[in-house]
Amino acid sequence: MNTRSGNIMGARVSPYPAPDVVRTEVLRGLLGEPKTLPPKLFYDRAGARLFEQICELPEYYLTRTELGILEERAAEIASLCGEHTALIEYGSGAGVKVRLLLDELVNPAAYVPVDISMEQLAAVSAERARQYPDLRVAPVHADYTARFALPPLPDDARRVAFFPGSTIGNLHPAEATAFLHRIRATVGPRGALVLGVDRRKDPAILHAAYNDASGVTAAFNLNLLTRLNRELNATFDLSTFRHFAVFNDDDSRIEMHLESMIAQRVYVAGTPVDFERGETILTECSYKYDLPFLEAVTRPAGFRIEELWTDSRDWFWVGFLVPTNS
Ligand code: AVJ
Repeated sequence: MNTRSGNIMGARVSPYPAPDVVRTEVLRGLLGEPKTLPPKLFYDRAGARLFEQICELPEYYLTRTELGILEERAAEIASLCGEHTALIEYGSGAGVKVRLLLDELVNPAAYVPVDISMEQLAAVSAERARQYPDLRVAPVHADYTARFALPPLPDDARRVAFFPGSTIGNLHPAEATAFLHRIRATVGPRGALVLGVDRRKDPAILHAAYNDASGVTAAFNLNLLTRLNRELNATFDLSTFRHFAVFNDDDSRIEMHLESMIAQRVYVAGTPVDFERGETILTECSYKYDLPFLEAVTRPAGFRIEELWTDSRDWFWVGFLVPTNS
């Protein structure tokens, strides 16, 4: 691969979503107790579009709030990164956030968007390459929660990971630590991490953000079943499932569920899956952090928090983290 055309390199492709991997993960989740599905499966073509709509919802404060912090702090972040940074974005999506950093970085060495959605990755890479003609854009098509290979980067470039959007919130604390530990290995001892984190707040605000009045989040959640029907020959009748989200205070997380409103048997890739009436599939956890929680997750991963910026309402954090002992 790596055929260069202009400043954009051919995408490095890790084989995801490989159908057998999806089938294995889905069946493991649906045959477990409680039933779960991996949130990364939300982002097929339709799901990625629905997520973009979620980001526009009046109740969904996360994206706007983080953007506000980045707008205010981009110059400061860029100066902490220093010159000749290779910026690796975990989950580039349809993202515009990274532009705020790219606009401020001095002589960046490369931009490496990593994303699971090939369509979005290709579009975003082409757009960035056009917007920043001097920037080397080296996309990686991968599930970044698994190991993936980085494109070759200049040895002297400082590797800075950018993991915005509070996507870290999708990982259980131990998984989050393990994941951050891998980022720590990827960026190396001189590296850094720019991390977006949603903060604990009034549960009513969280509830509204994940049970929006116009039903976009419900459509986003239910789209998982449409995807399983299409890709795994599943037999979900969407009219018998409903979306709800609830804040689990003990675990400090929003949980998204799909509830079966009737007792029923569904087939998924030929395997029967039985539901009781009222039984749910837990499709996503979105952890909400306070400072002790954030330190408990990041410190064992080998990071210390150098800076933490927030917004006027104290709803969201953008952090600058560096390897411990650096
Ligand atoms: C992309 C994981 C940050 O947890 O808020 C939005 C996904 N789920 N609405 C989040 C999501 C429901 C989102 N993250």
